[in-house]
Amino acid sequence: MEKGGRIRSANCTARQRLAIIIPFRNRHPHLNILLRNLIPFLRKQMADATIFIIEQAPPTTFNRGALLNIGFLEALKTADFDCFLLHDVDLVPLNDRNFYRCGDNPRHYAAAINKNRFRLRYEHYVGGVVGFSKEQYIKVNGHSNLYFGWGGEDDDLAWRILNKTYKIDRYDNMTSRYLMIKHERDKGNSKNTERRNIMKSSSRRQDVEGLNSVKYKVNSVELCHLYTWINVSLNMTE
Ligand code: UDH
Ligand code: NGS
Repeated sequence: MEKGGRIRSANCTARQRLAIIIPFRNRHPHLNILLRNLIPFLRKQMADATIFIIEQAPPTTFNRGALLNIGFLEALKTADFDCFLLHDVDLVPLNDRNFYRCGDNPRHYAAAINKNRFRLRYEHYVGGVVGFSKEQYIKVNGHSNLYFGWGGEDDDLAWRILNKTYKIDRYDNMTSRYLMIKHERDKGNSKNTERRNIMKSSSRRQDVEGLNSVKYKVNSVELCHLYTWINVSLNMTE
């Protein structure tokens, strides 16, 4: 691997350059397991991929949507990526044919998770692992930044995708299988009791609140062997 966590084949130039964006806080054992699986997986797919860990500094409540927006913006400061895989740290892909590339629509990769008995949780579920081309993520204006704590930000994203007349692409149920590493709810990420209320205004604010309004401070950027590690503080009120 190249410094900063880039994987690429020595004898094949990939058509797309991928950024894998992992929202993170205090899940080191999960990260180790994911990387041990994800790196060989990306190699088999002959991907040109760079892994970014976006770590949220305390004391703010965890905000997965904002971290994914930040990951997108910070990755683009380092290279002109074509395709963004927004990837939870606790989801291990089980099928090497689950091809990490972008197409005409955003793609929901984690459609069949063991926790949900390998079934799609509901039609508009886009949680866990989702992929966008650069143009697609800009057009939907990324995630909302308003969801602090667990839940809702992924459903809000589904509406953003559909509002912009994209479809949600998925591979078949055997291909899109993931193992979710078992865990308890994290401190600093309790259920967001306001999530359903926030969602009511989802469509109205789509174009003014999201990727184009996220406020944060980069505390550090480290180019490590397996990944680029970016520690950030959110500058938005909960
Ligand atoms: N994440 C962190 N640290 C945190 C919170 C979230 O890294 O403190 C990231 C991580 O990438 C994780 C993702 O955000 O995979 C999604 O958060 P989550 O794993 O907490 O969400 P999930 O729906 O689990 O997977 C909810 C808690 C279920 C508790 C079940 C108790 N039996
Ligand atoms: C929905 C949540 C989503 C969540 C999904 C899957 O109810 O954020 O469950 O949950 N939406 C709301 O709360 C509005 S899981 O299977 O991980 O427990 O991702």
